[in-house]
Amino acid sequence: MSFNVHAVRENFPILSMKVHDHPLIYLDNAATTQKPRSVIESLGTYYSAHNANIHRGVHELSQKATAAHEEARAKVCRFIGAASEREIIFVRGTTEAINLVAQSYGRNNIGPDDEIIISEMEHHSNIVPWQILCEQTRAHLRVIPVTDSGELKIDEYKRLLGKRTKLVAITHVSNALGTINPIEEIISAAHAQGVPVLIDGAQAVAHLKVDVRALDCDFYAFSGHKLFGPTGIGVLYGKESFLKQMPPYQSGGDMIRSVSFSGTTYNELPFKFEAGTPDIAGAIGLGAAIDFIEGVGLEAIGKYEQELLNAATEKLSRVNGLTILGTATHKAAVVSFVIKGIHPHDIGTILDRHGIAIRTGHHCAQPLMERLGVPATARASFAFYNTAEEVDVLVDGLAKAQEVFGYE
Ligand code: C6P
Repeated sequence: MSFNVHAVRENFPILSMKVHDHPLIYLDNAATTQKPRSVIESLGTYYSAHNANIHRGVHELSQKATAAHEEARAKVCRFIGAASEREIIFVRGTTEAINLVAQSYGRNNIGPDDEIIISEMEHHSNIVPWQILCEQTRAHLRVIPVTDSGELKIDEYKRLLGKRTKLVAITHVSNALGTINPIEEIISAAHAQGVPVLIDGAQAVAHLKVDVRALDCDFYAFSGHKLFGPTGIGVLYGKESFLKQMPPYQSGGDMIRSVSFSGTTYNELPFKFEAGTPDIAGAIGLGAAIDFIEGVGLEAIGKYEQELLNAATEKLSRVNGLTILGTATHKAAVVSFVIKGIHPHDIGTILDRHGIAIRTGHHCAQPLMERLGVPATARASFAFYNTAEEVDVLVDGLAKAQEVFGYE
């Protein structure tokens, strides 16, 4: 492989640790990614040299903290190709971003008998906020089915799109299967009917180049912690034309222009949606993560991860009794599987004894599990610091699990 993975790994202190006396093999990147030293240090530098509240103080530290926070917003804006920093709202993560759109845009634009289209492969964070909105507004959810290989049935989607459709909310990449959805086609079909589209980008931004203007999506949500940044920070991108019309989601300090008992006026974008003291260090850490990713290059990352995916798919397919769930043509480096006669939780526990971290369970996608006819899967999800050797250790670990369960 041309990509210098060993040089990349040097930047991640946690990757040299041992777990149960084995070198850590971290294959749970869809849950959260590890952090490079530059991100970890950016948090320390902020707290030891710049810590102050932002947008409030005239003093030096507050000015510095405000500048660093807003610089991080500018990096996010550039990273996803947004037209303006006014379109970048800092939130806690993907979940909060989707709830914001549901409660602010949804409550004001969706009513009785309107329809919201989601899909069968959504994460609970892109299902439950819409279910709650439907309860509040008496609107209805419509669900795009998936094929056995884990792809969206696009013809069905186009049939569901209709006069009553008020919003489409779809994941860019499936966390449970790795499927990369054809969101360009999904967005243009919705726009042809005048319907806005929200994309859940939680599993995409760390692996694919995302350009929100080229995609022409109306909202795009993601989490910093899946992008090698800190937990507690995420982003809602929204087209300014939508955000301007939307009422605040939460209220309090910083989101106001003036407050009096006769009435309150709201701050300009993006601050209208950022009530209270934000996660200042988190935003700065996310900016550092973006610097790091851009230094490596998303094109190189994407290419390398596809090589890892191909190697993992081929080697895992040869394991006796193993079935891969999710065999879409376009996939990110996520391999979900089941092994005959061994519960995924047992696979996860045995692998852990060998230092290998994977996720097992329903991956917060219970309707998808139901569709696939399994209660749970084992999921190995890769990042650009994983290696081909780690794939081999995973395969050996599965053989050991099979020995424990009496496989020949
Ligand atoms: N998926 C996984 O192991 P938060 O928790 O807000 O950062 O992200 C929620 C979320 C939303 N959409 C998708 C597609 C996701 O994958 C996730 C998080 C993790 O698959 C934790 S359940």
